Amino acid sequence: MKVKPSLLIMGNSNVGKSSITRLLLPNPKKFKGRAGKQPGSTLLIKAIEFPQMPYKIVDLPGFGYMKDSSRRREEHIKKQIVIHIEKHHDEYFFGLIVLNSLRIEDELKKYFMEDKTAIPLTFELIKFLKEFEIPLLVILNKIDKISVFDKKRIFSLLINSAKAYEINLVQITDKKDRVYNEIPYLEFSATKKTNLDRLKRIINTTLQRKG
Ligand SMILES: Nc1nc2c(ncn2[C@@H]2O[C@H](COP(=O)(O)OP(=O)(O)O)[C@@H](O)[C@H]2O)c(=O)[nH]1
Ligand SMILES: [Mg+2]
Repeated sequence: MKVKPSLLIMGNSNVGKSSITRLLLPNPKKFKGRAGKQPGSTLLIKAIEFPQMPYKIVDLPGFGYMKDSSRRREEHIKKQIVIHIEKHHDEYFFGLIVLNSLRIEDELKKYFMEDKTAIPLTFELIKFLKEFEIPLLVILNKIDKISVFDKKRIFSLLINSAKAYEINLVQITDKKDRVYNEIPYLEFSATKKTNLDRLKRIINTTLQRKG
């Protein structure tokens, strides 16, 4: 039997990975979500699978700061993510990188202003995944929590910061061809289901392109 391709959902804790996963499932009642805190320092990687769903979903923590975790544990998890992707990259047809729109400004300020030597880990993650040619979409989640005014400022800051890493973040359009070095982003709200239909369409199109 042919193995189903996997959808990768990555992001730090609390950005909305489980909420987004739930919205993509045909039968969300059967999904309890991943445990936020995992025992020990072993990263639990388990695909969510339903017979009616043409792909599996794997949700992984991001490279960035995880709540209540030590620096050492964080490094360890990062290493496991790298090993996992290196080993399984060809099973993934698409990667969603989820950011909490409310946290973008703080995180970028922390990196760029307070510690100029640190590399924004999300950009590092994008570059890493790009090496394996996994198509990517950045999901700017929780937009229901920010005003239109703040949104403009926050998104410009993100786009400009990404440029310093040679990542060209562009709002997603319906055009078919992907431009090299462009990473599309989608404004999203899991709570309000903003752009949910759009996300589902993008996932299906990407899946068909792969098949
Ligand atoms: N306002 C708002 N809250 C959200 C949104 N998406 C997720 N949340 C909330 O954020 C918290 C963390 O969500 P969860 O899906 O568990 O994040 P995860 O740790 O990345 O899996 C929960 O309380 C969610 O209800 C969103 O789009 N808007
Ligand atoms: Mg979760």
